[in-house]
Amino acid sequence: MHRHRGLPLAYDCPIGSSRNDPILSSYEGRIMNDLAKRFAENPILRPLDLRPSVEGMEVTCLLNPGVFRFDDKTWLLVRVAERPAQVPGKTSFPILSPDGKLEILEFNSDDPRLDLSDPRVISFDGKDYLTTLSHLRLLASEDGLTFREPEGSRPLMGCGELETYGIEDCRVAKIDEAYYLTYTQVSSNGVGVGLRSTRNWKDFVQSGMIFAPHNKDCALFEERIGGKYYALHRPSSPELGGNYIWLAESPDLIHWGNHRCLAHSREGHWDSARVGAGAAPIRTAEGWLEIYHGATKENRYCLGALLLDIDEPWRVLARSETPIMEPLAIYEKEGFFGQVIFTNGHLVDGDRLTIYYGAADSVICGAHLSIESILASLAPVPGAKP
Ligand code: MAN
Repeated sequence: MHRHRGLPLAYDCPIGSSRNDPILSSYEGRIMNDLAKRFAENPILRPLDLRPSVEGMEVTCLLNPGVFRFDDKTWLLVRVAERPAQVPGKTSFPILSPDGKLEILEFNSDDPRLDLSDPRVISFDGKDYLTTLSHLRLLASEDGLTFREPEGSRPLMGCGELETYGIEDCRVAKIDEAYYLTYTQVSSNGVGVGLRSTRNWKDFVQSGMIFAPHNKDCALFEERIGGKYYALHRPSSPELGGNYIWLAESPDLIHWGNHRCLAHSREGHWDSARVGAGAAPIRTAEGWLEIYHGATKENRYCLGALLLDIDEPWRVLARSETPIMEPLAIYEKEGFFGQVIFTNGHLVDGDRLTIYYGAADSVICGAHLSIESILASLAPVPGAKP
């Protein structure tokens, strides 16, 4: 299913540009300040690069990988979205039973109770399902560009009654010697945040749901602050409030409290309808740098950054007025769900930030950014301590 919402951007991105300078241009009086140097090889992974998890399914989209280093390699934990090959006149999609069995549901596409206006969601008679079922797949690389599934590696599948519509958008945080996976759990019960952990990427401890519905976009800090664990998360409160980034603290990564709201969506801005944290906050001399996504009500997803106080991370010191990265390349503007750049995984090497991201909810891409340039681009938040 292709969607070409193409905002009439007069400016076209030099894909895989070799220049380091920020792209500065203006469109209808709007200043664009895209700081990302996209990989010339983008997209680095497409749906046809991976085999379906079971025969009879097709890999429809690759999205939003978690990223980590392990065993001297760079690893992606890619979200793989699958569905059965579609036949004319029918709309079919997979779900899991609570004990992990795959079931295919099917509707007649002309049924008046069916609403297919969002390619990600099927609404039938007021009940919502997802058009695809997502699981997580491990891919390894020596050079950060060419990723392969290691022999014998097993996909991470949804499991139990809170993951019957799949698992999505996993962040990976390394704390001490363990890796913590925070990911979106989807089921007819709602959308929440699950936690699994591992030390060797073979044996996993499942810790269940740590943030109840509706919640997603959970990024753990990789260090304790004042002896406590911290997490950014994104509850939704559409009737009063919105889709905002919150901070919580915990003694054990399982029980979370002292919730504080850090960042609202901003009317009239690039992040006017929703905001959500990306991967683990990055320690810098100026504070914790958090790359986050923001979207408009037209669902145009861009990236920006927040700077949080190093000792009191509930204090927001600075924030992006304009996106640091926005859908400009053709593979970001057009796809299963176009106009989307979404990241939840990166690597830091000195000043160099390498982000891996889902483009147009279809393919996996990479880009380099300078941490110093991102910091220099932020606007101080009035009243925040210096
Ligand atoms: C959702 C996210 C992502 C997805 C975007 C854009 O909010 O959870 O899974 O990439 O929408 O569709």
